[in-house]
Order: sequence, then C-alpha cells, then structure tokens
Amino acid sequence: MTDTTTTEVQTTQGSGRVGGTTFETLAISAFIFGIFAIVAAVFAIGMSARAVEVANGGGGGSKATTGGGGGGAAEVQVKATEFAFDPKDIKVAENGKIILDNAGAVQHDFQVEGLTMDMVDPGKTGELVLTGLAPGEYTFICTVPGHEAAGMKGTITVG
Ligand SMILES: [Cu+2]
Repeated sequence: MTDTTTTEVQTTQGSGRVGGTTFETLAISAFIFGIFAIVAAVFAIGMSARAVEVANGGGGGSKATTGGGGGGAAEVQVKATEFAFDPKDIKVAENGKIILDNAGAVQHDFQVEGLTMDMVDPGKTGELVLTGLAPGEYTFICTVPGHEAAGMKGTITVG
C-alpha cells in the first residue's frame, strides 16, 4: 500500500517534471532550429549568389564550338602609348571588338590581318570590330610609320 502510493506520487512528480522539461527543450530546440534555419538560408543565398557570379564569370560568353579553352571577351580594351600596347597579349571572342584607348601623345591605331582601325587621336578611343576574323593567333600592330619597330605590336588570340 505505502509502496504503491509512493510510487504513484513519484510517477506523477516524474511525469510533471518530464513534461516541463520536454516543453522547455522543445521551445529551446525550436528557437535554436529557427536561428540555424536563418543562418542556413543566408548562407545558401550567399552561396547561390557566388555560384551565379562564377557561372557568369567563368563562362566567358557563348562557347565557340571551334574555340577550345574558354574563349575571349566580346570586348577588349587596349591602351596605346609611345611605343607600346598594354596589354600586348590579348584574347577576344570571335567577331569581338577592340577598344583602343590612346593614352599617348601622338596618333595611334590598331591593325590585325588587314583589319585596320581609324587613326585615334591622343586622349581619344577608337573601335575595331574583328568581323570574319577566324579563330587563331595573330600579330597586331600600330600602322604609324616606325611605331611597330619601336615596340607597338602584340599578339591577339581570337576564339
Ligand atoms: Cu602607334
């Protein structure tokens, strides 16, 4: 008899305690889970944003079937000074555009495989679209007499 009563009381107290603990544990768990969910969501958004950046940056425009490794940009900026191009090794997509920034003190231009840009005045920029130039590696120069010999030449890879 006495044992039974004690057992019942203990059981009741036990269940009460267990119930309370369970509720608190659930509440805390839910709270922690909520924080983790927010952190995970923010992290996931960050990761997907980065993935998009990587996808945009790594692709390098439309993949040329004839191309090969990566492909150049659709537009490439080149700086001309006396007497050099910067950069002197450039890579451009097929039918891409060269934008020449004349940062020098005299006129310069840009010629590759018979395609020639109009002469660019100092402080101005010129454009040359490489229409029909097949993928490959070519030498480009400045056609002003003496400039190529003085160093105004470089290598352009199309594709
Ligand atoms: Cu020049």
